[in-house]
Amino acid sequence: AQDCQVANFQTMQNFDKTRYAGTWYAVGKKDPEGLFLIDNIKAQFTVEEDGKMTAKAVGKVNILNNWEMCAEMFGTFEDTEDPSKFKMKYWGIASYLQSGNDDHWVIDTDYDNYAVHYSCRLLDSDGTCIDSYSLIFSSSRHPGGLRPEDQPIVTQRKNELCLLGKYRRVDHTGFCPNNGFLQ
Ligand code: AZE
Repeated sequence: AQDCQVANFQTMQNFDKTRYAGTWYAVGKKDPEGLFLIDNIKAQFTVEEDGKMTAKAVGKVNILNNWEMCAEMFGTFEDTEDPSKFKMKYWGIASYLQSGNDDHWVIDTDYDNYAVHYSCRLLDSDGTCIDSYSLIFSSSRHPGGLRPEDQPIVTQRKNELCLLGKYRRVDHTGFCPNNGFLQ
């Protein structure tokens, strides 16, 4: 049987946040419960002078009963003893957006083309996840989608996260404008 215990999920070995820094386009996502980024999801990771990772992200959200807007979000990351596992504090540039604290795990990346992210918000008593979200990122070299050679790797990772079949594609339609929030 498959091991779906979150503590046993394999994450990126020797994760290097400096190599990870830059712009990533979500091409797939598994939603958490409740409100989440719908599409046009783009994230920019930076390593600050103190060595800590920060991020800006945009994505379309639906708030206040069907008002569509582009959410402009900030995230700061606290290191843990595992270099691939972070505690993310996040908030919106506008106060009516969401804020919170999430785990932020880098499951796999080749730093140049693809990345697989995972976050479990709520653990079950048996160690499996009750409420998770996950993003599949493609680099700015391939904003339209993953290279064919990366697809089997990503499918394998989705399976290891016990989330195979639970992802949806993330469209990029230009809904979130290049207004200077992201570089
Ligand atoms: C992430 C990439 C790194 C920076 C951040 C991310 C997460 C953002 C959210 C935003 C939710 C906003 C909502 C607004 C109404 C992981 C994409 C901040 C979870 C629901």
